[in-house]
Amino acid sequence: MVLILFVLVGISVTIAFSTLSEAQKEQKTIITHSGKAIQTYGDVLDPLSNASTVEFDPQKYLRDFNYGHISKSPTGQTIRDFTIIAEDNKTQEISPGVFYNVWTFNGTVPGPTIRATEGDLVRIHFINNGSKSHTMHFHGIHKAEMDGVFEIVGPGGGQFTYEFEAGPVGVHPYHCHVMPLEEHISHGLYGVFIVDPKEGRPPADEMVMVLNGFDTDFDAENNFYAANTIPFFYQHHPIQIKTDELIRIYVVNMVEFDPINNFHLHGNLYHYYPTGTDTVPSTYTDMITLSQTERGIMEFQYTYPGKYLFHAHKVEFSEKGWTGLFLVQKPGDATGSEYES
Ligand SMILES: [Cu+2]
Repeated sequence: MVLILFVLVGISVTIAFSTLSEAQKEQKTIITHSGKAIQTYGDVLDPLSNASTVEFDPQKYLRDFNYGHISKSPTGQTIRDFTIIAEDNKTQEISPGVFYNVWTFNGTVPGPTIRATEGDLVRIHFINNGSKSHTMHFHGIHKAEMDGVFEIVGPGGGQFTYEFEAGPVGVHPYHCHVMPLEEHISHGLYGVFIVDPKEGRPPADEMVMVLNGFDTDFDAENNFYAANTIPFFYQHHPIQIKTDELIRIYVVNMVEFDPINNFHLHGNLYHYYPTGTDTVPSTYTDMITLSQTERGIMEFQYTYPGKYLFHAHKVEFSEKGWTGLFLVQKPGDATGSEYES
């Protein structure tokens, strides 16, 4: 009787395990962030069960500027207060079916675009809710103790207030400066800091493009590239602009692991202001090359309506996601949803 029981248990275990291994070879269906179903026989990275996922909309990020909470000092100086919270436990679907542990400032990669006018007092109330030490290091002019390098902010609620006068005029990156730096930056702890001239710039349709990449298999090489985090996003959701309207792009290269990145525009050329610090453009071109944290301001306008590509002319990057489209329309022409491709 006992022997029969053993045999029966043995047979059922064998059946169960063979069914399990068969199941692992089965084609799987994944619903992507865009709602499409894709099928794969490959491994599927399971999002960390205890981590919240990041919802990031590159279309919203593109023209979203955070001017802070504004007040005036007794001397009349404009004060801008920002609260920035670092976290390192969130997961984001970087590409359909590829989940990656992003480290975030205020919940997104890149963090918010912080904007001030030259001479404003900028106060950043920084809270580190992560599990590792983090800081905020702003490129620009400030006191040594406001540089976010030696004043390490501990995990689990550590706080620091960065205070400095906005300057110089231009477009600057901010990023975490805790070692290993490559790891803290490549996971997503960066954003853009714009300092406007007191007299302002000519009116324009303004946007921010952070050129970034993600090493999702941890071999110190990027698997995906993008303008604003999601590969191919602006190819599927073209950026709508108008003919004869001045377009101003604040572009910042934050790609780790690769020494250079670049930006090529189709059917047009742009005036380029390196770092945005000068009022006179250095060049009129359709192609710039940027090393890490190199940045600048591009200005152009389209005469002819239609669809125009912009992309890395480093073909490997564009084939892995760093490519997009401008949909140029005459003013007054019906503008459809930016989500139609
Ligand atoms: Cu960090």
